[in-house]
Amino acid sequence: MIWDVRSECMSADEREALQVRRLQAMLGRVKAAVPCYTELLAEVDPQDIQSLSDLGKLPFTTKDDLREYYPYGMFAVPMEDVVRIHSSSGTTGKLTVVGYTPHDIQIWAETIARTLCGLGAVRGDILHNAYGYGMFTGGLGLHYGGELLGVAVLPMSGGNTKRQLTIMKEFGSNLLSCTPSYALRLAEVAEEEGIDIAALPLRAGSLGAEPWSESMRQEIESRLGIKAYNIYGLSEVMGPGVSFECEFQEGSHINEDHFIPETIDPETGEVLPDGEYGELVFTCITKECLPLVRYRTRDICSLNHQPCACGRTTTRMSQVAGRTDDMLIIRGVNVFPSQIEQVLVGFDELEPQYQIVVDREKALDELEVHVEVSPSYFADRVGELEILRDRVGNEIASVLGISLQVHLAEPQSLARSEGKAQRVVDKRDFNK
Ligand code: DLL
Repeated sequence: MIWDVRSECMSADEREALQVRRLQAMLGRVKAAVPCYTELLAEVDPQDIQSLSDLGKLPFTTKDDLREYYPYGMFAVPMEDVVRIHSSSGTTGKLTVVGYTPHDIQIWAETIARTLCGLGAVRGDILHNAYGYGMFTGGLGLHYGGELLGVAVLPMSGGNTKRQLTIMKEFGSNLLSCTPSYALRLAEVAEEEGIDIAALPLRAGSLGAEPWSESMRQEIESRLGIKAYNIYGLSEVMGPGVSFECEFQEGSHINEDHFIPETIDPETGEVLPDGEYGELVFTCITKECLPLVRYRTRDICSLNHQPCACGRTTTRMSQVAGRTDDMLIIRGVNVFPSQIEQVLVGFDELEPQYQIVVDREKALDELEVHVEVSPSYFADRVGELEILRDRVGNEIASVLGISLQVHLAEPQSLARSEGKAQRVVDKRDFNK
């Protein structure tokens, strides 16, 4: 099902003409209204942008620009026109503050309606929305889009997992939205409580806000008895719904009539061809409050401009493989947490609950992977844990090319999250 055939299935030429028109108008607006862009675009005449291949003439915007103009200095409209403010915390430094006009909220709801349509949501469905409500964009983002589509939204927010399960069971929730790690937490608590979650009416999940692998998807699908669809987004560009998966699940469709995507080499800034992994960059061409020019997301993925079997012609992005600032450099070797997750999820004896700890003993970086053993294996095969630990360690070492320590943890012993999981703890002091 497609929510907005007109916008989602345009020919490439028609879409490019629309994007260029919107981009020119947006550049004129931000140049006049946003001091940061008055400076950055001083040499640019919006009319110089005649096709998408001219995008390279435009400067990048980074998170540092948002920080420098904290909190509202990048807004392109006066506060009288702003009806919502969200923020995201990130790992370091100040909050990132984002704002919305009524029109921005409308567009956002539409992109979420497209997202939910992509996973087959229809009127009459009941959406159990367990993304956090508050400054995080997940809760309210899904909420407004769900209402626009006409599904009944349960504004659950995160936390109180047992109560979530009771409501899910008694209210007949058939769609779920939450982080992939929280979906697994729901499955886990259901098992503890003797609830057969796979037997509930739940049929599909809109999962995102953190990286997740194909094997994690399979785990979620089999434990919850649902189809799990990716939803991607970031506060700076809008929130959830920048892209979403359709029934074919071969990449996430980018809502390109609002956000122009590019992938670049994070070192040189050079634009990369389809299929090559690089840093994802977005230009927001319809937003009124916070329209960003070539915003560097730090997310690493590849793009695919081929039309999809579902009928949508929008460019698709691969699953996010990591972030440019997520990459750990351990003894000089680049390590992405997703590489470690990929190995762990391949072991039936393990639970997808893990934490990566990096520390520096004397001059040498130490990598530790803490992972939980599944309850059944732990009960039956306690004597074989050392063998399992060595197998896991050897397999990760062969993927990464560096040595590490694996710690097998008892079931239920690692901290759980209700929102985004904290997978990496880097204890190194780089100032020493
Ligand atoms: O996480 C928005 C969101 C809410 C997306 C609910 C999907 C569902 P932020 O808190 O600003 O916004 O965090 C944005 O989270 O740059 C990615 O690194 C990561 N991220 C978001 N979605 C995905 C995904 C929301 N599907 C940052 N896969 C982004 C991988 C994701 N990473």
